Amino acid sequence: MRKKNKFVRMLIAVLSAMIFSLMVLGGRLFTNIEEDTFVSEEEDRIVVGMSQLGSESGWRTANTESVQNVFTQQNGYFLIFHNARQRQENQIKAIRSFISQRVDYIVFAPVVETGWETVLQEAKEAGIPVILMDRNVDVKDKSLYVTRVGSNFVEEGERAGRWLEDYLSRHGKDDETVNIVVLKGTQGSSSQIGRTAGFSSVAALHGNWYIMEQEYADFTSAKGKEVMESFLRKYPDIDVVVSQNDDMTFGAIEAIRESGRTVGIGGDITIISFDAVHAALEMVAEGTINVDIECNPNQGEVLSRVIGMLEDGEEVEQQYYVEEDVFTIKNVTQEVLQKRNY
Ligand code: GZL
Repeated sequence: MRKKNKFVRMLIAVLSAMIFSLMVLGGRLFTNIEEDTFVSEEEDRIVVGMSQLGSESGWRTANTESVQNVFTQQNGYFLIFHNARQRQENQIKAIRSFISQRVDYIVFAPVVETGWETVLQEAKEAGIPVILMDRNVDVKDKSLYVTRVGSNFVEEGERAGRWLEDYLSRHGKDDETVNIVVLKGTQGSSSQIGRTAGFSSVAALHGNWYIMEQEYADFTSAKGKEVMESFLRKYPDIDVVVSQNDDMTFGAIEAIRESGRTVGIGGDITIISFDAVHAALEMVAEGTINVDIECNPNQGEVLSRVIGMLEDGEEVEQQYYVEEDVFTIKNVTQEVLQKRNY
């Protein structure tokens, strides 16, 4: 046993000397611990430190894939990717690690909007540009990040409200009381804040819309089902469910069906969802989900274009929105389903 420990200690000493010598030679050594790969500065690649907030939903998986498919060696990048598993403290640690490795760019999807000033100030003082992906941060000093690539969440919420206006009008229900429950995403995330504000702003225009309760369900199927079950126990006459992402919608539909009620076109409860991932669009096509407000996770290409502009010394916008649509049974065709990569 002692012999083995001695060998391990010697191996660590040799490896440390190797890494130290690379650092001392002026070559920064970047390591992607999760993939156990590393590159020294001598290779002329753009080193990007990326903190993804987690892997809570089908949307998040597609968002991660869109980034990993673009920030590749053949595209001239070295990507150091970190999954924070929904914890802000993990993202702050990852960003500090990127700063200490002196990466060229930091890209991160902030799990919540607040609590970033200190670490973003550290990145700014280190001269490392920060780019926000997907969600937003709530900071007074807008110079703490270069730009954001993502969606307009308030607009998404408004689209849901405008669809419901049109739906109720087409079904002659403009004057009937409409009982609504809302499944909200991760508390304090910009997608939750924006969608809630957007939908509420339209609901406020309709005295006959009654939002019975809004509850956080963390963008996951399990929590979506749990919260929907509690709504169903409390409210026997729910007309509409507004679910702020498809994963919560899947859980909610399971709960509704287990309660003996039906969903979708011709059903007891109308389903309004967000994200428009492939599995949900199939449910739109079959009439189970009435409408799905798209949130486009394909942000890797735009992020790479922005970094290219920064590398060329070009000015960039404060915000880049990705293209998004609204899907109902009318426009979810087989061709649409076949073409989509998420
Ligand atoms: C939206 C994104 C949200 C998705 C959820 O841009 O932040 O987080 O709507 C995901 O599916 O969990």
